[in-house]
Amino acid sequence: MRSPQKETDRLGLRSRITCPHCWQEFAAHETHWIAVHPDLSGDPIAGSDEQLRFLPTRFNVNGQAIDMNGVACSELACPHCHLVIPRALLEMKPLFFSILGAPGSGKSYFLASMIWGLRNILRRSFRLAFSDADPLANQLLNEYEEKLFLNPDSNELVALPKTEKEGELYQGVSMDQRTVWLAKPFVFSLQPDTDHRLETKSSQLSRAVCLYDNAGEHFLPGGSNTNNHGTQHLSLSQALFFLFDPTQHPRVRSRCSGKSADPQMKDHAWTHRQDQVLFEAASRIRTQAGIPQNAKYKRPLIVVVTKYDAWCSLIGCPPLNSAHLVYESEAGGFLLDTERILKVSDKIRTVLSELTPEFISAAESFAEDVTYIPVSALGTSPEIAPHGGFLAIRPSHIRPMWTEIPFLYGLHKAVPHLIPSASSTARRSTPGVDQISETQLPAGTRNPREAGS
Ligand SMILES: Nc1nc2c(ncn2[C@@H]2O[C@H](COP(=O)(O)OP(=O)(O)OP(=O)(O)O)[C@@H](O)[C@H]2O)c(=O)[nH]1
Ligand SMILES: [Mg+2]
Ligand SMILES: [Zn+2]
Repeated sequence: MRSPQKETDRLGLRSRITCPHCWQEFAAHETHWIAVHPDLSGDPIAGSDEQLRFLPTRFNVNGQAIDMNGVACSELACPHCHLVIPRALLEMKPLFFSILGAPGSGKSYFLASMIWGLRNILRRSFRLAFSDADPLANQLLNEYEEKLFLNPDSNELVALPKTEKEGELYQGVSMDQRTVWLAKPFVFSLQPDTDHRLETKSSQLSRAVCLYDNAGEHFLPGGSNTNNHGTQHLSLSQALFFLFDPTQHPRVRSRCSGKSADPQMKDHAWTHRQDQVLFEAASRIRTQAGIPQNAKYKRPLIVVVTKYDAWCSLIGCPPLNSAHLVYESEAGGFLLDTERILKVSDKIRTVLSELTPEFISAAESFAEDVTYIPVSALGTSPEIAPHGGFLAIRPSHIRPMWTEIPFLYGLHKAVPHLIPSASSTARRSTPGVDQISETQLPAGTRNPREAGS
């Protein structure tokens, strides 16, 4: 029989772990285990339907804790919130990326489309193995992907549900004699594959990537309270992905009038003040991370400008093809064209500065490093379902555009060497958003810095 500390050392586990549910840090030897014996059901924190969590004193030869009734266990839990900790978090450094944005800005569709694209591009191009660290925990996201990308009835209308506050993507636990709601993480393991050029550095480069799909209401002013800790990942995040939805902005709608049939462009469709959502997030991050009011946020703020298919007429609808940004170098190996991403960002910023200046100023007054990346999770407009009147899409029509790019760019910034970059100047460029000339931009959206140059 070994002690928990000896087990930690023997298995080479990380000495400190951050819980992806309650974000508290704890030592590996404090990790709780989840009892298996049926008589040990009911946990004072995780809930009466859950098996008991316990700090083990006995392990079998395979390193599994033995519960009080003598059964070997396999699942681990946080000593604070008692929720399940995927093993990847004991072995790899965590990488938190926060996705935030107003209700209806496209977070759930973007997340599903991004993960679907990443499963392919990370392995195929960057030789990185990217897989579900805990398939059970990622089940809902897997269902989203299946609905959109593996649907046998690909001509039937489908829709992802609106993310509800305290719904399926949240878990309630009893802490300090009250129910506290925590966001469910989606956890992926990301590690160099055997044919990666830095495979020998795998232990330094591997990451347990934690992502969250919050209800947009949680980001509205007043949307978080002492019983809801759903957005605390913001302050731990290595990069923020703020989803800005131009279709919710009255000026964009009016400029695209007659050029987009998207139902979301209609005047009566809902809108939220997205600059206010960003201010609210900024204020929470400053408070939680102890950043003074006059200091800027230092980590990347990636403004993911969603639903490109609906507003692309503003810039003449050049195609967004990931192959324009991810390409094979002459020396072998794939590179991300970060120079081109920054040029695209400049163009999008120019357009948004004219139409949505309050948002640009909110973003740039908060963060030092802001990049604007257009994406479309669907590549086409949803339609109004004849029964129910909600927005839905036919899977066979879905053509995602650049949904993997914000993550690749965030990863490039957060973990040096994982996603190598290059500039496009060395190669023949294909036409893209960065090559739209100032004169092609709609009048009034030209960048005074560049005009006439
Ligand atoms: N035109 C277009 N519409 C999109 C796209 N992605 C999502 N939508 C539509 O945007 C609406 C909202 O998308 P969601 O992903 O549910 O938005 P959300 O941010 O998760 O919203 P909450 O869960 O309420 O916070 C849906 O009706 C989608 O049909 C896109 O790429 N293009
Ligand atoms: Mg949602
Ligand atoms: Zn916890």
